[in-house]
Amino acid sequence: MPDRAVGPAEDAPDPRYRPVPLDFRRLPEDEMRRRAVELVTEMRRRRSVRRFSTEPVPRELVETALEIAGTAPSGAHKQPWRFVVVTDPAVKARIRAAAEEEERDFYRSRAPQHWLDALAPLGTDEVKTHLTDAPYVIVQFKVRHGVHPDGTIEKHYYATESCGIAAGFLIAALHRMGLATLPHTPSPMAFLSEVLERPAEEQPFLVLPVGYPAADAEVPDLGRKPVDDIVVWR
Ligand code: IYR
Repeated sequence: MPDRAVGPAEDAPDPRYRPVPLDFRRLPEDEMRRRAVELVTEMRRRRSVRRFSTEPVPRELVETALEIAGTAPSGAHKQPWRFVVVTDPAVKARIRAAAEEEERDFYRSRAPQHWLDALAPLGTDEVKTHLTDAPYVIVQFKVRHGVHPDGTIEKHYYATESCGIAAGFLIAALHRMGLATLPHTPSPMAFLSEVLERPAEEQPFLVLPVGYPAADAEVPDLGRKPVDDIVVWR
């Protein structure tokens, strides 16, 4: 007897599927084009910023951006992410000290030459001023599995991919609001769990300082691949 025999009969709908009508707003085509051009023009201006101003940023902007990140699709809709927003200068200082220690080791000994060569055009080094200057340092954790109040575990699916999509939503939302970010992945990142006192099932995924760029911020003179080089139509 297969396990499923205790479930609903083959032809009965599964009662756990409870659909509602889709709230889809069909737009006139000229409005679709206008929005497309507006967004691509804005997204072309996005740059990863390594030098931040300490100027405060309204908290509600960050709250809204995180709500937008939380609208990302995820495997089996498990929403396998946690965002820790660090504003306490003492906590930011601890994160910076720990990250710089790892990065020093990376740049001085761990990084293979090909990696250092790949980073050379970006002008990166082990000094991570963004971790103390930016008014918010969002640390995104990937939640490997859920834990119910009774201690039982709920499986998550495609947690890494889901977190990547949510991070993309977050970065795009903050940029659209007029804020700068830097996706930063100190390696290894385990110290973040300790400093931020997160449980074992939450794995550090991304560090994202958020704020205004420093008045004299510079970025490397990089271009992007032309769309024809990244897309195949067939
Ligand atoms: N984690 C280091 C090195 C680094 C790695 C990659 I891949 C980058 O795109 C940029 C930096 C650092 O943060 O400096």
